[in-house]
Amino acid sequence: MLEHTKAEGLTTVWDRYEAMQPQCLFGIKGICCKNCSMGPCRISLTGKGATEGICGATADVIAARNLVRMIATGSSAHSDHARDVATAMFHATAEGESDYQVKDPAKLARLAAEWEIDTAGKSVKEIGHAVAEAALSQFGQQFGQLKFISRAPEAQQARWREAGVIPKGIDREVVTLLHSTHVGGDSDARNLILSGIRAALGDGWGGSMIATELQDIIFQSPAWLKSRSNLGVIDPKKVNIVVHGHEPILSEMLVAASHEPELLELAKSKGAEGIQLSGICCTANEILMRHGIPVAGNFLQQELAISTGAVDAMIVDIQCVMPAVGTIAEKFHTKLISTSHKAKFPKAQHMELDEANALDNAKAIIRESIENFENRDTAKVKIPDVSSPLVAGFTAENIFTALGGRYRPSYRPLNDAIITGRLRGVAAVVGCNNPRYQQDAGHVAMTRELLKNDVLVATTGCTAIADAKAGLLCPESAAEFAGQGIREVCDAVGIPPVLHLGACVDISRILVILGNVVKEGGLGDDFAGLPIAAAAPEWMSEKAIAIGFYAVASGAYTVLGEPLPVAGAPGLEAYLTDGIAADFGGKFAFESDPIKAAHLMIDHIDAQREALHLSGPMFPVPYQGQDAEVAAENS
Ligand code: SF4
Ligand code: MSK
Repeated sequence: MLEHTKAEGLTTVWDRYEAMQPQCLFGIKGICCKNCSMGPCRISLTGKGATEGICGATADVIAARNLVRMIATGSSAHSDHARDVATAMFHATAEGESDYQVKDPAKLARLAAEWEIDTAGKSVKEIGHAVAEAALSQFGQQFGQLKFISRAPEAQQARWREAGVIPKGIDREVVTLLHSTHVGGDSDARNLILSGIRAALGDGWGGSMIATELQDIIFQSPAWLKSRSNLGVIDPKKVNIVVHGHEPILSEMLVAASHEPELLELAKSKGAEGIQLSGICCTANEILMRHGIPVAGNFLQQELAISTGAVDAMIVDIQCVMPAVGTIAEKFHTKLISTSHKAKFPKAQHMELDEANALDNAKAIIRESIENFENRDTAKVKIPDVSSPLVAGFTAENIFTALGGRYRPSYRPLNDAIITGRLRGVAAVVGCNNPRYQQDAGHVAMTRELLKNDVLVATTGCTAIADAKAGLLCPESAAEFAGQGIREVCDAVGIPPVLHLGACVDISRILVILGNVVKEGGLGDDFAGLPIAAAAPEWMSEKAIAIGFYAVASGAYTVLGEPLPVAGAPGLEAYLTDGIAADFGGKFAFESDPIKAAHLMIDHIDAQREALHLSGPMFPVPYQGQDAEVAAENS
């Protein structure tokens, strides 16, 4: 595709990345501040210039302030997404008709019970309304703690209480955090990080978890299903509509509208064989796991999808949409349609989603896309013939049945598999693409290394799409890529060795799963003691930083491919990669080599097993730990 874009004279993210070199070291190391107009200030890289800002802020304080502002933005993105879902559910369950309905009343009932909402004598709609109202109250809550905090093991909650980081309200913590970073505000790097963690926990155990739970309730909970991934899912004979972004409120309706007979007829009347929806980024994951809609690609493929010349419309909502898509769409017949008042794009046609008329809006957008089919220049169409089969749709609830087997729906078999060493541990590998790295290479290499060492992998977001393209989301891939322990588990329950748990907000499903594992017993009473690790090999977004912080604060050893921008702040870097473990159990490591990163994760998992007095892996594994490697080298 890059040869194709080059031949067409198109500029892509990789060209712009090259043109940007060399990048600013002050930015990379986190030591540039422009928080007030006495600055901008930057701390000397050589030690010969300024060692503090004009106000006296040290490198640690400047880097910490910059970092927590990124947490604030990342948490806001996930949480504002959740607010939109809760608002949609609130209106959908009010008096009158709505295009949205409660699709999973059983999950609604469970959540209502958990939140102690009085359901006696109430209809599903009324219960849904009460739950949506309670969810909305979590954003502006001023006292107490977020409801989902109590899903964490008591020992982890105790760590949070001790550190004073339990979030009271989602929005509140973000505002307080931003306040702290104002000139003359918090000048203690660790305290700034603790405020950042409070906002990040408000994302993972607040916004993201609310988004996941309520989307399952109003759009239906995912179930295992098959589909395909990669640019080859774009169909040259059909009207191709690619949805891109994160919030599934519109894309759910686009899926429904794409089945409307009148629109299918219209497509045929224009010479198309039908309507092919596909997705990019997390909007793709949302409609994949609920409807089996194929995935065109992950973050770095958004321009490539358009440059196939066969995309009649790209419909974008918000997050991870490069402004460059308008420019590339203009080179083809592709219509770029923006739909959120929060995100307008150059050269896009704006067709705003109005929840009250969501289905009609979706139909209008699809009609617009179909009308554009006739403008396609077939001479410009170049769709690579590549796509891979996948299985997606795992949740904290259905994994319960999967791993427990049909007759034994419990987490016991999963815990037993870990305790006996059949599974050495579990890793969450998530996150974005980043043009600093060969696309997907970090995700796939790390995941394969973990699998062959009998570490089961859970994934979401763009990593999930990378793994899908590499064929790792098929049950059959266990035979090819996994160690004997994982193969036995996969064969017994028919799951792939890599579990696709959804979009970025669905990392909250992983938190719920880990809570269930601790509750099941035999693996300690705390997240921080579990034989688990997390990684984001190619992360790039501020959301990924928020996720990294709630993962670390939830006890996870978390390896980032790209370091956090703290290299110019030695005290802060030391806290994040070491000292923070004393507060929360988890800590960060930075390693860009995916195999070395996987080995760091396995070393951590092995150390956790030892601390739990568990034996090593049940079956021979190629990587036996750092000590074995060193001994082998010495001999
Ligand atoms: Fe410089 Fe301090 Fe102002 Fe930042 S807040 S720009 S370090 S004077
Ligand atoms: S879409 S945040 S590029 S994972 Fe969730 Fe992918 Fe990262 Fe966006």
